[in-house]
Amino acid sequence: MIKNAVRIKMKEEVLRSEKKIAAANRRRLRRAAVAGLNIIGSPGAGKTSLIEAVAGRIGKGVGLGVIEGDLASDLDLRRLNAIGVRALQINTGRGCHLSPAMVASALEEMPLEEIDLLLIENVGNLVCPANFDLGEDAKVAVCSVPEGDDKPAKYPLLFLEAAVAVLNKTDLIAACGFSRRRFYRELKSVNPELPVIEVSCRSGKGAVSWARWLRNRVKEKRI
Ligand SMILES: Nc1nc2c(ncn2[C@@H]2O[C@H](COP(=O)(O)OP(=O)(O)OP(=O)(O)O)[C@@H](O)[C@H]2O)c(=O)[nH]1
Ligand SMILES: [Mg+2]
Repeated sequence: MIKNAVRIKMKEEVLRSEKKIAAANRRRLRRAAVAGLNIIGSPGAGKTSLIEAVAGRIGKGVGLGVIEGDLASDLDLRRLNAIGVRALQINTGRGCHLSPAMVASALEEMPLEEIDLLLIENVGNLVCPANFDLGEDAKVAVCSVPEGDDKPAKYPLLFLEAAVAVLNKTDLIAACGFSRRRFYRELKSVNPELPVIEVSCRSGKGAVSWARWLRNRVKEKRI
């Protein structure tokens, strides 16, 4: 019993300290007028592809920076560097999500004065990242057609926490037998206010709307 009580107390302390670090990250981004977005979705949903899609469309006036979160490897970092995007890689080892402290140390390295939009690609996972505030302005829920049309019903937390949902790989709707009607019905029952942007990174369809949504976040931050 005592051991359990100690463990609970330690967990509470860790959570309190993470909240403080997240708040410090948020203050830091506010001071630098950087819009920070936490991009969350399953492995392979297309998070990096959505960043690639935006890189060429966001416009010259918007400085883009990326924090890449993966258990291992710098594969996503290399993809972004190859198209000239300023990015930093965090490897979490066994960690299933980025922590506020990891983001804080990446912010130390980022030239925030040159950045207007910071995209944080969280570790591929539809569950844990939704539970953690990193100090971002908003969470982006990424889901993709091959994952199925039932994701909002089965993983509601992310869709409750997010400011926008991006439905990627719409080029595969027919091939996957994905029901838009079911997807939207279930999404509405979880979070009726959540806007959805449909994108196909493969064809480019919807990428302009996705870039526009991000540009508006940057504008809001500058006000
Ligand atoms: N058909 C199709 N394939 C896509 C689309 N977007 C991404 N892909 C493919 O999906 C795979 C995964 O894309 P990524 O962008 O690496 O996905 P991710 O979410 O960043 O993956 P992790 O970082 O591993 O979690 C790649 O092979 C992409 O080429 C799309 O719109 N349509
Ligand atoms: Mg990725």
